[in-house]
Amino acid sequence: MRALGRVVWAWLLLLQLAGASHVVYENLLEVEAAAVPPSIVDPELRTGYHFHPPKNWINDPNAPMYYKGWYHFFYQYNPKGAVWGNIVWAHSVSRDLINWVALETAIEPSIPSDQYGCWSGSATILPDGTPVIMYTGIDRPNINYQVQNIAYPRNKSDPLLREWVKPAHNPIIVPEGGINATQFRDPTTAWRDDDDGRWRLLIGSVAAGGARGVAYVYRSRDFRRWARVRRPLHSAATGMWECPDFYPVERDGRRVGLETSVSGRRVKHVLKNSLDLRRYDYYTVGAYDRRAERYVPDDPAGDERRLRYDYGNFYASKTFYDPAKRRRILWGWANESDTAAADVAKGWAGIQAIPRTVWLDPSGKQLLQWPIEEVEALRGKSVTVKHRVIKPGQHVEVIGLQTAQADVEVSFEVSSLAGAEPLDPALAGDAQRLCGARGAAVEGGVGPFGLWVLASADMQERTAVFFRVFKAAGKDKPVVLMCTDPTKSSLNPNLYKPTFAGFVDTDISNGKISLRSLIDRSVVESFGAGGKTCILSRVYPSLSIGNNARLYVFNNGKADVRVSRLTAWQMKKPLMNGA
Ligand SMILES: *[C@@H]1O[C@H](CO)[C@@H](O)[C@H](O)[C@H]1NC(C)=O
Ligand SMILES: *[C@@H]1O[C@H](CO)[C@@H](O)[C@H](O)[C@H]1NC(C)=O
Ligand SMILES: *[C@H]1O[C@@H](CO)[C@H](O)[C@@H](O)[C@@H]1NC(C)=O
Repeated sequence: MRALGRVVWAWLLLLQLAGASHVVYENLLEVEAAAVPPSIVDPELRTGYHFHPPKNWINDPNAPMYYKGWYHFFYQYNPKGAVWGNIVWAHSVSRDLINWVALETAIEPSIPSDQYGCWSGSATILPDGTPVIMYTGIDRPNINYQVQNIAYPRNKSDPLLREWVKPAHNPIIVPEGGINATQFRDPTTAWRDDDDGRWRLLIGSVAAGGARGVAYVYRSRDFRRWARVRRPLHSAATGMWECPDFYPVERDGRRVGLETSVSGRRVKHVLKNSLDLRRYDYYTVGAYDRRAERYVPDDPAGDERRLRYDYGNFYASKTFYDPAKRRRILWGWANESDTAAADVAKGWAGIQAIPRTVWLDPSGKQLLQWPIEEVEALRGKSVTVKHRVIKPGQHVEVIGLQTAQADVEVSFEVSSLAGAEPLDPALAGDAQRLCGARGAAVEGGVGPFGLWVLASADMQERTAVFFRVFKAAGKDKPVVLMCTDPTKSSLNPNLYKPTFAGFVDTDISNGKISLRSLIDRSVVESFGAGGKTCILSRVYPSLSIGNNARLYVFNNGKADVRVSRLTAWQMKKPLMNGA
């Protein structure tokens, strides 16, 4: 498969060089036909209510913001194909974060300091209400030399912000003072300290020869001249930090968001980085000392403990403050888990996760995340199951609705925790390996129990989203694992199908735990225990497509599991950029 992928890449290169002549295009189709099973190009595998453009490649979310009654969303986009390249800032607007209208490209290479690329960045709303975007530009050929540029709206009265202007004083930040110029990108939203009136923002980078991820602080009075604070805000031995995000959260666990500049005693801060080497988003909760311009995670081992927003496919995420509903919203990119050849054949690659409201858990130790309430407007026909006991080894089908695109909420109650299996100490620190060893098909004590989604009638295909409860030596609290197991999700052999898993820091002593899954044809996005642990998986069934997709509740443990309540809703299709 790798080799075939390379052939396609070679043709793509030829396509670009040859200006897409017919001869080359025909050859490309031949290569694809050999590499791609027919099911993968089934239009019914195309997501419906997850954000996507009509076609082509997308990656990082950029500069999400709310302006004059509209939500704005920009993203890294290849206008010429379904693989990464030719990146511009595509732009869409929405009234509700669910129905989207595509506008003209907002930012594309046009000045010396971005002529070889317009990469990720963020928006800041200035005190007079003007939005400003800062983004990374590539300013020389063949080497990804990175500088930061800004752009302003041409017409502030236009709520759709259709046109962006790059002032002549770009670039405004260049790599200096020993910064590795090829690893210097993704400026954050800026925050302002009322005491000294200065703006601050972060830029992701690397130090110690690639060993340490760093978030550099830059300060400015006028958003034009920026100076670096000598010591970074924070750094850790994780390799390059992409797409840093830094924001305040309410410390009392209320579900209310804070504007990025808010500070004070009622506030904790969250620092998120996208780890280029691991390709996942990690965060810590901690304290921001404005005078020292330093951030310290509450948990001294926080940088190693590795809390993630999502334990599946979720990268390059970015939050913004929504003043209309006083909440902080998280956007994250989910890539494909098929091959580049399949992406070319499909004509599209990449989606955004459903935007999530984020807030601090009352424990103060982690965040909670929940799909924005607006997604519930897409709920159509529903089926509810109540007080149904699932015996060991049993599974029960949820019938009466189409479940290839569904929103499912379940409350489980385990009869007894006494039979929980012992936790292998060697796997106690690694949820993903634990799930790999103790997947959905491996009978347990308490669990595995949960959902089989996108399942075929004969069960040959199914994606399991489930919990498993363990007894850990020396701990009185049972350890809860949440897992998505796509190893049986498709008969198509050429897919990336890792089991994804995270621990759920919840007290299950009353036996209760909840699960919500948003199913959308080739994506399953799940929220355990009210948003404590989230897992997004891409799956591409070959049989469980459209009306052939089924939904089951299963129990593969030795203890009875009761479904106190399950409701599944069929999901309607929103306006999606004309797709
Ligand atoms: C600016 O936008 C407003 C609102 O859309 C519009 O009425 C006005 O004509 C625009 N001005 C210019 C100079 O384009
Ligand atoms: C910059 O980082 C890249 C990638 O880690 C590395 O290959 C390169 O050697 C670094 N350059 C310098 C000058 O340290
Ligand atoms: C998404 O695709 C999989 C399979 O190709 C890769 O293993 C991941 O590294 C990739 N994720 C990102 C963020 O690029």
